[in-house]
Amino acid sequence: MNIAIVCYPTFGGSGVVATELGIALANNGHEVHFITYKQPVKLELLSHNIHFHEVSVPKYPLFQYQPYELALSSKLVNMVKLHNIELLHVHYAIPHAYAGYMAKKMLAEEGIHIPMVTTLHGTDITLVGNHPFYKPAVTFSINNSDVVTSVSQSLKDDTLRLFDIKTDIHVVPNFIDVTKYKHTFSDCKREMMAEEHEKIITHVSNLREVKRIKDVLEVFYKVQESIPAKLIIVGEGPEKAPAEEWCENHGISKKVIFLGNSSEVNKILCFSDLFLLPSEKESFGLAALEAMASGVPVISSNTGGLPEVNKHGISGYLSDVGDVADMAENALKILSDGQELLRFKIQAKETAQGFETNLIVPLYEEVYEKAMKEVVS
Ligand code: GMT
Repeated sequence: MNIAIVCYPTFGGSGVVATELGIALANNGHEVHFITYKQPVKLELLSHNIHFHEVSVPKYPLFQYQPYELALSSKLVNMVKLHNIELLHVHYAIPHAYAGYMAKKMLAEEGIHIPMVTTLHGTDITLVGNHPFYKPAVTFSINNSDVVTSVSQSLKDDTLRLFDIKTDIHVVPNFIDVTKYKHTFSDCKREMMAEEHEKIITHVSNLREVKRIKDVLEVFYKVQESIPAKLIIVGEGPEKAPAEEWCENHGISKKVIFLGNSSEVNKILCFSDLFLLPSEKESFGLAALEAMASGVPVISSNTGGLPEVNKHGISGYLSDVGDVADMAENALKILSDGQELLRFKIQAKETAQGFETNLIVPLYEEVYEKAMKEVVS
């Protein structure tokens, strides 16, 4: 099949999932066209059946806001015609589903009927999308997609609760190529980050408010009072500067390492003992799944789709949002007992195997078949 994937090209989870999906589809023999404003960060290699088409928005002084949706929908129309693309798969409703719908309509005028699959990722529904300024457009573009998928049951429930949805939503969970997280690296250099006797705790995110970085720091603060430990924070975002200040004020700056964005998260997870994800909202928690695939147990909040990924007492523990005392207690339960840590590491890895790429990508292929039929009928 000849498929266009529209996504955000940055370090956000939806862009990562879209990119990994495109790569997996190309490996399955599909022709995949990424259409976005920059080459996706995880798309390192362009192979013969992976293509990237950049959306440029010409600047004009009249516009206070550059009309990206307009440029994207025009680009979609042009690329569909030029490359005989058969299906649009848009990731993150805003503004991709809206632009995709417009492209569909423009193409239909020319007698080209192309299905659109929309995948809802999380904040497009739970944070941004339900703002009254966007809600009518988001509702419309979901209802006018040929097939809609969501990355967890929890996100499906949220979508049905928050929007007036008249279309089915198929749950297709996020996935992971567990082979990428097998620790065969000779460069799993733990000693670069911590002393032999110190435990390494990791957090990876876009350091936005929704990730509750202060909870990460408070949990770590309590843990390091009981056992020697280091905290590695990976990512860039608005909460980074306040977090650095918090560490300074609490005298733990030397124990907290801010690494910035990284495309080698698997190498960092390779030497991590525990992963923290205390988010306010999390439709799935891809970062938690990546940790688990690396054999790193997860201490997370129990919000949104996290309980569908992190299994309480098996791959880690879940606590109520903001309950840093419980999170720290759970972290210490795992970290202070070598046998317990080993048990959780093994179980985390086993749990991640349920989300293996080969199990999930065929579900998207089924969705594509269904979408093609919708348009033909
Ligand atoms: O807020 C983020 O973490 C980025 C955001 C995105 O769309 O790029 O992540 C959302 O999609 C991810 C991939 O499906 C999910 O794993 C994250 O849980 C979800 N984030 C939230 O719901 C806050």
